[in-house]
Parts: sequence; C-alpha cells; structure tokens
Amino acid sequence: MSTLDSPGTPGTPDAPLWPEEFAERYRAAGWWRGETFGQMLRDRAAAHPDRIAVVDPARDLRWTYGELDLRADRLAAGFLARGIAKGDKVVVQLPNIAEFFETVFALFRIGALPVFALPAHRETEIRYFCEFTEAAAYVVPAEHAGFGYRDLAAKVVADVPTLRHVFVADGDGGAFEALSDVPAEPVTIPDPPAPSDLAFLQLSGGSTGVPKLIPRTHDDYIYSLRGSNELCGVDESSVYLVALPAAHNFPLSSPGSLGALYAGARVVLCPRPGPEAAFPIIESEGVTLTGLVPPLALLWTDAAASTPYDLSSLDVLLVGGAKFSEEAARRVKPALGCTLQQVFGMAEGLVNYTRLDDDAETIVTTQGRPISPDDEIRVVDDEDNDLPVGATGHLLTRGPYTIRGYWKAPEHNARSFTADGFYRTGDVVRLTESGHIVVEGRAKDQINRGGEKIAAEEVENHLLAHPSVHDANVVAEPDPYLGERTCAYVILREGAEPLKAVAVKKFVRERGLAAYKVPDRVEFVTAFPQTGVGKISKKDLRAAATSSPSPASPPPSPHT
Ligand code: OOB
Repeated sequence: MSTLDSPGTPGTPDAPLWPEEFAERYRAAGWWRGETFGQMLRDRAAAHPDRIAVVDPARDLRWTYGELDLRADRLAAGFLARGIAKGDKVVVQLPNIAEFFETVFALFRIGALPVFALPAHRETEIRYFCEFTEAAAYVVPAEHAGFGYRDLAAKVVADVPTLRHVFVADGDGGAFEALSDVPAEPVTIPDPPAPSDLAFLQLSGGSTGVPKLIPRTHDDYIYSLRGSNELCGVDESSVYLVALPAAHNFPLSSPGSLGALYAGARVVLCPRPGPEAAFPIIESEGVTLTGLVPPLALLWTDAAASTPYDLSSLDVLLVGGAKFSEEAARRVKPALGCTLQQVFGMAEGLVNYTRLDDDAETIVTTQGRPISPDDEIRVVDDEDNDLPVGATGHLLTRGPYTIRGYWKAPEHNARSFTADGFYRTGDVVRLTESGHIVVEGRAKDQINRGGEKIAAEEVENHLLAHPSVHDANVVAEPDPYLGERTCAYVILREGAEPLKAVAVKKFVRERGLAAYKVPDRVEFVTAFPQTGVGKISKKDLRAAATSSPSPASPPPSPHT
C-alpha cells in the first residue's frame, strides 16, 4: 500500500494533499502566504478600483477591478440563493469571454469548485465530468465556434441527476437560466474557503481511459502565479492576452490571466488564437505578453512579416504545451521583436521557464528551469534509480505547487506517484549543467497534438465500441505543423463488412467526443507488431506510422 492511500494521508478522502511537514516548510519559506482567490480580488479592487482588469474586445466589454469585484460578489450571492454552496462542483465550459472571470471568482468566493472543461469538449466528456464530480451546476456559452451549447447542456442534464442548474453565460438562457439573471445583492459569505482548501479541479491531459481531475488549492496555485509573475516580468503595467482557451492551465496561470490579475495588471481576451484575431488586439490594447502553443507560435512568426499591425508593445512571448523546435524558436525574436520564453508546464503543477536574461542559446535549446527553489526534480531510469546530470530519463517531481494525488483516483495515484510523493510526469528529459531541462520525449501513452493532449486509451475505447472493430491502437505520427497527430491502427472483426477510414472518424465524432480527439488518420491492418514477450508494440506502430505517412492533407487546426 502506498502512503497515499494509507489512513494517515492528509487532505480529504477525495484529494490527497501535502503532508503537514511539507506544508509547514512551504509556509515557513514564504511560498504559501495564506491567500485566497476571493480575497486577492478584493484586495486589488480596494487598492485600485478604477484600473481596468478584464477587456473582452470582441464584445466591447471593459471591466475595472472594482466592477469585477462587485460582479463576483453579486453572482456569488445569486449562486448561494440557488443552493450552490461550499464544496459543490460546477463544470465551467466557457470560451474567452469576460464572464469566465465573473463566474470563477464568484465560485472561488463561496468555496464552490469550478471544474475546468474546454470549449472543445462534447457530450461524452461533459457527461463524465458532471457525473464523476456530481456537479451541481454547469455553465456554458450560448454558442461558440458555430456550436450551440444549450443543446449539449440539455442532453447532459437529462442524464445527470445531481445537475440542478445550467447557466448560459453570454446570452438568452433558452430552456435554462441566463447568467445575467443570477446576480443578487451581495451577502456575507457564510463559510468562505481557507487558503489550504481546494480552489478548483483542473483537467489532466492524461493517458488513461477517462481524464483525471487535478485538485489545486488556493495556497499552491497562488504561489505558482506569484512565482511566474516574477520570472515573466509581470507587474501592474503588464497587459496579458489570453489567446489559448482561458481554462487551460497555461493561459490561466503561466503567468496567465490569474497571474495578471494577481499583479493588478490587465487581462485581454482574444476570441480566437490566430494572428488575424490577435494582431489587431495586440495593437489596440498594447498587449505586452501572451502564451502560445508551438503551432500557433509558428503561425504568428510567419504572419508577422507582412502584418500591417504594430506589434511593438509585445515584450514576451511564452511558448509551451509541446516541444518547440530549436529552428522555430530561433525565428521568434527576429520576427516578432520580443523575447521568447519557453515554458514546460503541467496542470499537475511543476512549471519551468527559461529566464528572460538567459543567454540566447539557452532560450532556444532548453525548456527552462523550475519556478521554485523547493521544486524537487529527479531524472531516473526505469527502476527509479537516479541518473547523473546529462543522462536522459524519466522526470519525477515534488514541490509546493505539484499535487500529491489526483481527485478520487487512489489506484491511479499509487502508479502516478512514488510512495514518497513524487509525481511521475511521464516526460523523458535530461538536465543541463545549469539545471535547465531539455524535453527529449515521453513515456506516457499520449499524443501531444500541438499542445492538445490525447490519451491513446480513451480513443481506443471509443474505436472498440464500433461493432466491426476487433482491436485498435492509437499512436502519434509526426506532423510538420502540429508536431504530432493521431494515427489509429484498426483490426476489423472477421467477416465484418469493409469500413472506410472516414466512417471510423465519423463514428468517433458521433460518440460525442472533442474534435481534436478524432483520429487524423485511420489505417486498417490484420495484426499488430508484438514485443519479445508478446505484448503489442506501440513503439513499432509509431515507427510504422512515421515511415508511411499519410498522403498530404490540409493542416489540421490547433485549439479551435
Ligand atoms: C501544459 O499542461 P498540460 O497539463 O496540458 O500538459 C502537460 C504535458 C507535460 O507533461 C509535457 O508532456 C507536455 O505537456 N509539455 C511539453 C512542454 N510543455 C508541456 N512538452 C515539451 N515541451 C514543452 N515546453 O501543457 C502546460 C501547463 C502550464 C504551462 C505550460 C504548459
């Protein structure tokens, strides 16, 4: 039995937290300062009520800190009046709109936990999040990227008895309640959360059949914001552009929108991450920093050469979520005129940044160093033996903002964490003499499709649900634009009618899965390669996918 599921484990039965000796150490070191998100916004609003906090240019909204604070108070009162209380889970599936912040700060204040879904998620994922967390409410946009979320909500509500409320954040509620009808006169919050309480549940990219949920506390997450702000040069004069989906850990906290709000800076929301939407906003709002996944960073560097927009306000471009190639990294500064900052992070915690004053070679060839002096990094072999500096191995980590276990997943936790609490990241890395990390690969069964993570097992399970499919394996194949994309190898049942690849893709899509999880390529085979001990060799499948790339197809889009 691991120490994580032993009776003495700190935290709630659902969420293992840090043992007291670690918590004490992190407090004594000044990493955990006893702050909460609710109070943080209150303090900033008190200090500078008239400063702009959130700009939603697509909808012509500009909220000051004072306004955001009041909106969060009023919405919190309305949520409480509807019976949403401390500890309740609320699935928040909002695109980059101002109401995202009003909603999450209202929930933070009452101690209800946002469960961060992405706009790309569909029925299967949302139903799972709602069921697994026994969510009390679900917050959706009316429409985003041509998709109507009220219909999605209607399907989910019908299946999940705990779901008492659906709120439509940016329009007419239809069969549900419009979020704009919820706010009420502010009330005293009966039992506000403590800094050591959970603040929200974040999604893991994962490598298992269903995504794991990541419990983050106010104390630990706020420390990662403060640390990030320091390393990314964020202060009250900064303007952070949320180009990636707002709920993802990277644009939320590295240093992200919440880092910017912590600093009293300005958050600007970009409705879509491409240069056509982002460049005019950079010019008009004087954006100073933003974060992108590598395929978007490539698009931006290409587009910058001929843009009529003035991008000179941009000081720092953070790139992470997937490996940024050295060649692409070299192009950032000449093309965009800003400093590149590589970021290698994970929703489970650990975030590494190249430093703004690192030499140019370090910036383009490494994925940075941890935020905290108390981030413990181990690089180990397959038997967990520590390797010498420079050797390539598995990255394990433990520290003041890295979780000690997933939410309600004791069996998985016993595998994903060592007995003494190190998280097994599944990343294969090496350390340089200067302590910088170079990401060399991955040991987890996941596809990193331009920063979007796809658990092979999850997609395989959906393929196996097809009546004609006998067996399926999903692997990554190289893609010049996304870095990786998915290739599904499928064995049909004996005697089954032949299937076309498009029919398989359609089947997966119709099972209500986010579009980025639908295999980019489907290959029919009669057998899978095996390892010496008779297990299916994903390594050989990956090699097969790499050596027989599919015919040229239009570039798939990241983060739509
Ligand atoms: C970020 O978070 P997640 O949770 O979506 O994904 C984490 C995984 C890492 O374990 C690693 O496999 C990969 O994404 N990754 C990178 C990378 N940054 C993330 N692989 C290579 N190079 C990089 N620079 O993706 C995330 C969270 C916070 C900040 C930035 C990214």
